[in-house]
Amino acid sequence: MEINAQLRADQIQIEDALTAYTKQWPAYGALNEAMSYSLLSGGKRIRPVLVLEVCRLFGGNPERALPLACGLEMVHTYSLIHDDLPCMDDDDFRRGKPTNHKVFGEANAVLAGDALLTAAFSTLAEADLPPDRIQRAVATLARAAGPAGMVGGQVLDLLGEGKDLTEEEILTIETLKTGCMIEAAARLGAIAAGSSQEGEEAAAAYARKLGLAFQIRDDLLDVLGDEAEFGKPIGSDEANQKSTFVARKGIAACEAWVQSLTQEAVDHLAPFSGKEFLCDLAHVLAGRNK
Ligand code: GRG
Repeated sequence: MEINAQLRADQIQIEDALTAYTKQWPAYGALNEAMSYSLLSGGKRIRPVLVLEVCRLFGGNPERALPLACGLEMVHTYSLIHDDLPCMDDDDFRRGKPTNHKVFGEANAVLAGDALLTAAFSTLAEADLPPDRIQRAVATLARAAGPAGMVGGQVLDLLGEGKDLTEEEILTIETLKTGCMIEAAARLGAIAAGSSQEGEEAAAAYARKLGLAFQIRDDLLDVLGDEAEFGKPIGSDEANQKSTFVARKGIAACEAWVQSLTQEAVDHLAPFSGKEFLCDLAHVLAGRNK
């Protein structure tokens, strides 16, 4: 199957599973509606796709990795809802639609994020996988999302606003804020499949390069993108006085860097057969426009 058909099939499988989870959640006030609004609002599903496809690479059944993929996407969705709040980036649009707090109010947006984060871990804990794999998956996701990962990166990101950060500081923020969750996605796929430790580490190394390329592409789109396609205002990094690699190194150098990181990502998968989808995905993401 060519990459687009496989990607579409994965996205549909993820969309259906996420929809089924929302139907299990109670409807107290606007909570379910606010959670579902952001969870089912047209994200690219890159992280859960990685979970399923790394699981497939290591001979696992992607169906059994679905709860891990969906749990990880719930954490990602909570982070976007909270990132958009007035006390953080104060954004009005996400994926071309009004942000969660604009539709449901701040209290509901905070609670929808809290509830998605919590539901993520019950979703992982209830996966139909051997207990040792569930335990490793929970620990992996918690580590990536918590103080040593995404939340830590968000704190540094907010602290860095208005400051002239060094390239090393920018790298730390981008690795923690974005990279850790992408690496976790690859690890969850490997864990679901019961891969060897070497396999998991190779997938993680692929994802670290892919994650950095993904973030730099995001920074490039913030300068070069089409607002309607990107789904949020162009120029927000500059407006929020954020230091980015694009501001520091320039557009051409960053475009070349995305290409070389993508090649390095693909190189980490060299020992494995059945790697074509993940290699193609890295190249598709390097040229993405949204
Ligand atoms: C609030 C704890 C907390 C963390 C927020 C993820 C994050 C941390 C902030 C998002 C800000 C941002 C634009 C980061 C750059 C890269 C990135 C993570 C983009 C969003 O991910 P995509 O492109 O989004 O996969 P979709 O909409 O496709 O799900």
